[in-house]
Amino acid sequence: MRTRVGIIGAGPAGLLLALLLRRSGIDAVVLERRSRSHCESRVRAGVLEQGTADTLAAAGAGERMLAEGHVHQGIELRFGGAGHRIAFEDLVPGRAITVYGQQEVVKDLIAANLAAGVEIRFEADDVAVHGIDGAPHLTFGGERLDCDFIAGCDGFHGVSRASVPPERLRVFAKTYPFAWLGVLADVAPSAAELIYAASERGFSLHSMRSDRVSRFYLQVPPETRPEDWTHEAIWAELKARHETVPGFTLRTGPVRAVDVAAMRSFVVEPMRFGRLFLAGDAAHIVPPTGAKGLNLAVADVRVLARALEDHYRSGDDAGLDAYSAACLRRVWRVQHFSAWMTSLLHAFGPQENGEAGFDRRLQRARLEGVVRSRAQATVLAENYVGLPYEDT
Ligand code: RFL
Ligand code: PHB
Repeated sequence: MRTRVGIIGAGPAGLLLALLLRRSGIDAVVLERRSRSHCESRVRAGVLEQGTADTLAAAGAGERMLAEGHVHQGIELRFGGAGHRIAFEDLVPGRAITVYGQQEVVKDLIAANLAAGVEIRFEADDVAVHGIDGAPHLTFGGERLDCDFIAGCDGFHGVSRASVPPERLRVFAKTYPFAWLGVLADVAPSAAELIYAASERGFSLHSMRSDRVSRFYLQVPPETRPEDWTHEAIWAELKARHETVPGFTLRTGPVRAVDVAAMRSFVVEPMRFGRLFLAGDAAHIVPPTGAKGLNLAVADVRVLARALEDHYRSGDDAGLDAYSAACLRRVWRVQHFSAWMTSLLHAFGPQENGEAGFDRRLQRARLEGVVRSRAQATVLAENYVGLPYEDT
């Protein structure tokens, strides 16, 4: 087989890249290790930046998102017995977030790609990367795909980054002393907007997928397994961390799924190696507190699609040459925001005297600053709804 761009991974990054290239008349083939139904049912992110929603709509994959997604004009920060709304309509007018599950985005992107004639090979075994400095090609399940470029969109545990000789890349990483227990429940949301709750017991997040489905997260010790928590214990802890303001009651209901997500920050530099380009989680991971992972994947892919269009339309490789630096500027700003949100909201230690107690009080002072200073609230809002793209 031969194509122009061989894409590894049918997550948001790989699927959006394939679709954007197709819209520009550039052939691509997507190789995905898992089955279609597996890709369409993985419960992960839920918050789309304004630019992500606009990009999906412009690519022709936004119809259901626009009909079924919920546009939110704010989020709540809850701490010290009170809730504080960060009002996007006031602080960043015209920009908002759309709450729409990542698995719905993936379903819509798969459907749009197939309708446009893009070939997606699901259950492609043993995908391997070859010839990144000369004649790039991918092998899988006894077949061979020759291409001009390879896009490594295969997530954090994929093969593309792993196929680069270690001396050609630099890794920057940080782990956190906690994980997130994720809970999907068949119960109506208890509030209209997301609630980021910082309490002495640890961080907790109230999010949602629809009028009937809620999504929650609890800060837990890093070695936690989903089976460590009974459903009763989950509800008791969610109530303890959220029912901290007068009049708020958390609705409970059947738990559909429980998962544990590690918290890490990770960046590889550069993001290009010869004819191999990394995009999305293959190149960087952010802790989920800022809701940025999927959105950052979309931002990378916009840059890569445009650079490839320039290459094929006019032979201009300036975009390809600038890809890594252009992406990394945004990556590091988003890394900063995600690490900042994480350190702002999680419990790192007890409220005792001495250095740990001092740090906890500084953390409270930072929270107070964010909700009492319009300038600081605006910084949070600008980052949360998404930084402007450099290409617009
Ligand atoms: P993905 O989605 O991991 O897709 C990679 C695809 O590559 C396939 N693959 C391979 N295919 C062929 N051969 C191989 N050897 C392969 N190895 C892997 C995989 O099967 C998969 O289909 O990466 P991509 O496209 O870069 O997208 C990144 C996002 O998925 C990720 O950043 C977000 O889910 C992160 N994230 C969030 N991001 C947000 O923007 N907003 C959020 O609210 C948000 N919440 C979250 C999150 C991630 C979470 N977890 C589970 C880590 C909440 C959680 C709990
Ligand atoms: C989610 O709904 O899954 C979600 C929302 C906000 C975050 C992380 C995850 O910061």
